[in-house]
Amino acid sequence: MSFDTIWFNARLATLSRNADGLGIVEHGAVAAKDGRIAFAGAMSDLPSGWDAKSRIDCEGRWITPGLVDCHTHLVFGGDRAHEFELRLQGASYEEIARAGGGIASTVKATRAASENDLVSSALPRLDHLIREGVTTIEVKSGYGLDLDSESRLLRAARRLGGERPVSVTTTFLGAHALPPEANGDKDAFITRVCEEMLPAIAKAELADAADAFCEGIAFSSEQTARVFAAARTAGLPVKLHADQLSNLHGARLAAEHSALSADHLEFTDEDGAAAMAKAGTVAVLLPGAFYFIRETQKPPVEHFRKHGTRIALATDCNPGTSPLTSLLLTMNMGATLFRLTVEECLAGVTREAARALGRLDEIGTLEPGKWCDLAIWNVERPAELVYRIGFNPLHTRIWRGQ
Ligand code: DI6
Ligand code: FE
Repeated sequence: MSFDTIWFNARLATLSRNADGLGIVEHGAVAAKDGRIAFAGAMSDLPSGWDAKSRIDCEGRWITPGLVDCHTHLVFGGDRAHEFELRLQGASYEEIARAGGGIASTVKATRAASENDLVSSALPRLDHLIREGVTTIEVKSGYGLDLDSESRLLRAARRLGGERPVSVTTTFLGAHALPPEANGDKDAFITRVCEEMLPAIAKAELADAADAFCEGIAFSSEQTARVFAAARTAGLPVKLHADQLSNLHGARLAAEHSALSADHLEFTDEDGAAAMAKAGTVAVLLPGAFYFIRETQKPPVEHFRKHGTRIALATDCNPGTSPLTSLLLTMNMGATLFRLTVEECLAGVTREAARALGRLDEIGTLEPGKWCDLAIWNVERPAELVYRIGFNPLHTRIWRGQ
């Protein structure tokens, strides 16, 4: 067999679906052909007579699948650092919101930004993720809140994948917050999301999925169900911001609509966890937001384990509640704050994150046929990737075999 590139003399954490735990292979190799994995396994299992244009000695380093950040709001205008300062001086979230701050200030800045502005302000955040081995990101809209601005944001998100060697999937989150011109009428706004924005965005192929924020301060479960129905009509899979600040039974609702994932889930109960497991809906935990808003209610990890709900981890990178651009730190937070194991953390930013995007067939594990997206690490054991805080041991990142 003739490969383009082989990385040999490596230790692999394949995260393969059929393997136990991390799917560890000592004395391993990964080989690429036409951007895809042609071989991943023990060097002793390489097909006889193999050959490669380029041979890279990994000197015993660890190779994992490229990391997948499956929940971000990476593209937005402005920032909220000043609001952070005000909060440290004692202002409440409500006071800031009433003074025109909070999510409304990001919507205003995003609407004022051009597509180029949105791309260039997102790139430094993307570059930070990439430097830590991220090869796929999801980006949500939700700071435009009208058809033009949401479309511009999603076009900017798609363009990121042309500016950098990274795969981008986009999610339409029109039902994120109520824009000022809606004058408090949530039902009327949801009607616009369902009848105007979502069909147009799906038709323009600007989104790969649809999402909503189901919460007292955002939209009810009835309103969320309307968005899900419109997404189904438009042929888009769904995801949900569920049970972040209270239990509106968003996890169950997501499961009932066969959502790819339900995300946050601090207030999810056992019934919700069980329903998700049964539906195959992935639990995407976002410890950065939990940390930043100083939440104390933890997601029900024991219930997820008991019922076999799949767990992913993501940054939730956004200006209001998680200004975080590190998946390595996210893993450390997942372990420290939520008591996830090393295996759960690593699977959570690779295999399970890919599953949460509906892309497990293409990425997320080291298995032949998938895109050859790799992270090669200067570590002695995989636990170091979770254990260290603010240290980046990435040696090389490979996207589609390069
Ligand atoms: N959940 C959150 O915590 C953020 N959005 C969401 O759906 C808040 C976003 C912001 O404050 O800008
Ligand atoms: Fe979010």
